[in-house]
Amino acid sequence: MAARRVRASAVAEPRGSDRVAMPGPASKDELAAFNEETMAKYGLPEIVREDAHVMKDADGYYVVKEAFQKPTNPFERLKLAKDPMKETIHMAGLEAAAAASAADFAAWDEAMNDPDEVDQRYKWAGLFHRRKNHYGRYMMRMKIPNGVVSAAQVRHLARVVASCGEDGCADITTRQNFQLRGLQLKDAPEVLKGCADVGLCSLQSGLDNVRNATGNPLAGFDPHEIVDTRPITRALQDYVTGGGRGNALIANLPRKWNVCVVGGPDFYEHPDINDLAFIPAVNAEGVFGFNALVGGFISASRAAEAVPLNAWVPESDVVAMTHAVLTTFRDYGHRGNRQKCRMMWLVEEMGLEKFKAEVKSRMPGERLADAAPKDLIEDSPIERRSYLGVHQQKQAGLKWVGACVPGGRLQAEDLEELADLVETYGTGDVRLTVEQNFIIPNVPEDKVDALLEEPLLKRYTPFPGKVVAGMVACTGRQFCGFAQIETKKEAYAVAEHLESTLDFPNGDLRMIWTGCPNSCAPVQVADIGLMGCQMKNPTGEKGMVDGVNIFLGGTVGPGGHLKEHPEMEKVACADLPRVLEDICVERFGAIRKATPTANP
Ligand code: SRM
Ligand code: SF4
Repeated sequence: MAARRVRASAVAEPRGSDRVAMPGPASKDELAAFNEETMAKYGLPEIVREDAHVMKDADGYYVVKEAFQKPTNPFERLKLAKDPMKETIHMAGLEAAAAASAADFAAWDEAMNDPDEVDQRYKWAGLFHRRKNHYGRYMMRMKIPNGVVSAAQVRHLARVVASCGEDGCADITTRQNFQLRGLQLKDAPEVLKGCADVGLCSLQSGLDNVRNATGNPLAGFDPHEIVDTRPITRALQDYVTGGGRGNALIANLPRKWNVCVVGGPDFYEHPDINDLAFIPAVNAEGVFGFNALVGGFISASRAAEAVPLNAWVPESDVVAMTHAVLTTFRDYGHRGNRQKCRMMWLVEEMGLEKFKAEVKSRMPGERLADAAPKDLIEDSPIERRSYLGVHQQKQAGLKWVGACVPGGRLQAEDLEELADLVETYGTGDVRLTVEQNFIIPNVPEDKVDALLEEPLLKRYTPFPGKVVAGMVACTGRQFCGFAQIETKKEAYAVAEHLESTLDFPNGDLRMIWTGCPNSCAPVQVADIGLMGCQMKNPTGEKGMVDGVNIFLGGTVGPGGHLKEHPEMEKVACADLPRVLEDICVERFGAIRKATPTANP
């Protein structure tokens, strides 16, 4: 199959003048009824607590009560000044901004003089202005539950990226998701409508909102599958985004919030670092369901592993429990110091027992069982597997092919080719993974060889070297305003260097790069984690240089543990090839090659 050029038509054709301008209610009068639909759909009880820190307004949106408005932080203040979901997204604020900024974004921005609006509130629609490093362009963060994306959706995203010209590209993220880059605000309403037309959604994916629900990337074809996580993560997405139209019940949380559903024995979903994680477990009566972990998170000031809540729910109550936990967090979570607003701080302050009692009181019929004594993960006989390469599915005669995308960066042509490949060789869907790779499932055995010959799989090989295979890198300096260093390119160069000088008889090395202490690529779970910093030039010359703090020996999978603190601090990036070679030899059993090989 020849490489494709992508048609640059950005968005699907509008389907008529009566379409709602943005996903959401057509008028202010409909706001409350619209939000009640979501509750009715999942049988969620109305929860009103006199002592809650927030109250519901007439339209069903939540505002912080006056008594709890201090201490506060800038993000709470911007939400109080103007509710992002209700007033900016649902009340046509984004369309107005798109129209007003169309002629000259910089002039409009200057006249607005309101970075809260230009940079922050649109994040409730998944739009992040990259003011510092990509001025005038927005990154759009999707929500792709379980990382399952269809060929039609990938093709649509390819066209959006192509429409951004030189500024456009896409990233597979560390939450099994896509982010697109290079969007202009003027095009955003049409892009969002086009996404909705192909069943894609970017709502409530930034700032104080629920992030993409992760699940087993091998769901449905994993020979060791415990439960198919796809319908569960889809239901979570449906609830979280109010059916792709926005959910007012949870649009004003104290902080970001992560959820995952574990479906297999490998913990590909990283339950340890989610605010709520569902772990498959069968109760004493033999009913299948999930034990819950709560409070996992990583931040610049702290990394905390999720802890057992001693609670079990049947599969049918996963959404209800998510709602119960989220509304507890919404009602009582801290809204002061941003470094202390994640849910774990609330869990610790309340204590697990009280937190659990509050969650239980919010469940339908106030039912919440204690944890099932044994989760199904413990029964699994296997070691954590690499999903890269070609593997036998549970369905006879079918294989999955896991391809490595170092750093997750894809161009429009890549996406278009990917869509073609899954239609030609598979069943039209792609899987994304938290290591920023993709998987093509359901390939008949007799088509595997031809698939492996395709140009896309030459660029993103299923058979990478042992360091590139485990490489993950956050966005870094190219686009992210927080970044201290360049990540993706640097990571790839270092990985190639290590592969050219060392052999790795003990298997793949998980090397994770994060551009700043936020740890969007979780260095705390890496064999070798590199966290960007600025440091004095070790040569003694004046000025600062790029450096890293090095974390060693984090583990993933059942029984895995975070490494919260670095073992080496302030190592100059220029010294990394030498320093990492030594670490690989001394700590990970690597062997120096007699003659370094050329870079692969
Ligand atoms: Fe993240 C903020 C990128 C996963 C912890 N993260 C950001 C921002 C939005 C900052 C900004 O405005 O520039 C970054 C956008 C850069 C850009 O242009 O792409 C950003 N985070 C990412 C992504 C794209 C990294 C990647 O290269 O894959 C990941 C998107 C996931 C998604 O699809 O939703 C991403 N971020 C994570 C994770 C990993 C996870 O969720 O499994 C974490 C650690 C886990 C956690 O949240 O507990 C993470 N990001 C943060 C934090 C620190 C949170 C905290 O509690 O302090 C920030 C800063 C903040 O929220 O204040 C942050
Ligand atoms: Fe940006 Fe820091 Fe997150 Fe990397 S870790 S994407 S540099 S916020």
